[in-house]
Amino acid sequence: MLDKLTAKISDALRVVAGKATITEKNIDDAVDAIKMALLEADVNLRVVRRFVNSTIEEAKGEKVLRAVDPGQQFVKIVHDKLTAYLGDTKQDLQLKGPDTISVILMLGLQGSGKTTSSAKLALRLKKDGRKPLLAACDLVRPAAMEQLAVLGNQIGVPVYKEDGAKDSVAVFKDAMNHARKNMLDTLIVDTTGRLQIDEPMMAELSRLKDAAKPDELLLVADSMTGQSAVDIAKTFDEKIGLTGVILTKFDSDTRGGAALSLKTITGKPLKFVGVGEKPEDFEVFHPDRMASRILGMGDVVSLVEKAQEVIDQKEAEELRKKMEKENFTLEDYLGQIRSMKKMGSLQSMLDMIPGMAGQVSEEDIDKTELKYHEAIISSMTRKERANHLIIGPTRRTRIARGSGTSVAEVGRLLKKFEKMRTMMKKMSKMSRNPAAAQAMLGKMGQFQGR
Ligand SMILES: Nc1nc2c(ncn2[C@@H]2O[C@H](COP(=O)(O)OP(=O)(O)OP(=O)(O)O)[C@@H](O)[C@H]2O)c(=O)[nH]1
Ligand SMILES: [Mg+2]
Repeated sequence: MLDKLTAKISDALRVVAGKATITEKNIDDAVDAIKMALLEADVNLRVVRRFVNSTIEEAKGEKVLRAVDPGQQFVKIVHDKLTAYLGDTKQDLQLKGPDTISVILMLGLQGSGKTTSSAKLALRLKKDGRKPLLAACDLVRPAAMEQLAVLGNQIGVPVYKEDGAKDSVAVFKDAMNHARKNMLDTLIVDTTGRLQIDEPMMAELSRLKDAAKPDELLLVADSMTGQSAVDIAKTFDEKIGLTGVILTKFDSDTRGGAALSLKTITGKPLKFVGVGEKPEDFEVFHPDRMASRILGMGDVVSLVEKAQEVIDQKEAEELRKKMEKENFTLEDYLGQIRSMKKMGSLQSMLDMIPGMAGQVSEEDIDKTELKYHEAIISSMTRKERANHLIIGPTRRTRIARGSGTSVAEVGRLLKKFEKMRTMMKKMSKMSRNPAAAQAMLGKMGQFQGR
């Protein structure tokens, strides 16, 4: 996710972040490097120009050059600017209370991810305590209704469809009645997409909009298409009117041009991003956290939140403390392997860890190894899991036999675990202090002689 952009920008910042004093030339160089990174990321030219001018002006002010820690000040300016372009603050859905039915219309071109995102949004709202109903109003593609029905079944959300129906407005009205009768409070309407924006499509959507009087009109756009996603949003907004955007396939978008230009060019907020094919692979969009990720500072808050959905809150807090104090045991590790399986795509999580974005990819993580680890730890006694230091040669042989692995494999796990504990300690400290993470990046840069 945004790997290329993150790599380039953190490189540019590394030069200034670790410095005790910085010059105007340092600032020019860093801004220049960031400018190149943004252009390569397919960020709209207007946005890039504004970014360059305002950053230079602010960074060359007294506040930065004379600051005790000018590098840090500069990083903060860049962080704040990126946050602003990404939309400033998180934009919640504007839905009515549970006594009236709220309607969300999902719009977008063919294959942009409307149907998948409808299901993802339904799951999200269900987790938030609402009672969603998915309405299949894409009547053009025969398989569309079935696809929605399968997804609804998978996430445990009801789907309203009428086989053979011809008029999406009629289906919508029936779906509304169905929601009313069944005490459901949020209607998510999946609509037809076409390859291009054309008159018949817009006419149908307008009719649907007039009938539905939706609370939210969300455009679903493929982030991989960069500026064209922004153009599409602009057109849809002019013709139909939008309340927000969902950018899909963010997991495969290494550049981020669409996300960074959208708000400035269209004035419409980015509300959610799709980060994978599974219904859970969906995130509320937080501009400030995304800015931190782009700067290579990670997004520990989202990571912890995601973990909290599967681990309970107390457990998550305990885990954090354990990581910090190096009290993290093999038992905890086993628990993590198991909850990781429930958390959805591993890549989207890796990118949230400070300093990890773009450094480690899902392929680098050996899933068979995790399976081995699970088997090995499962063959240990409780005492061994609580304190791995007691595991000597005899115990290793027993564990290897019990787990169907070898003594060497047990040894490798223990060595890896030891390393992991050290790294976790460092990371959990950094995560509480983004400035420290950035300073560490700076130091790494000096150390590597950059
Ligand atoms: N990797 C990834 N794939 C996605 C994401 N969102 C959707 N997809 C995939 O994109 C493809 C198209 O998704 P759909 O939800 O069917 O798109 P649609 O807009 O409903 O398409 P039409 O109904 O044909 O207009 C599917 O294979 C999805 O699995 C995402 O966030 N990440
Ligand atoms: Mg569809």
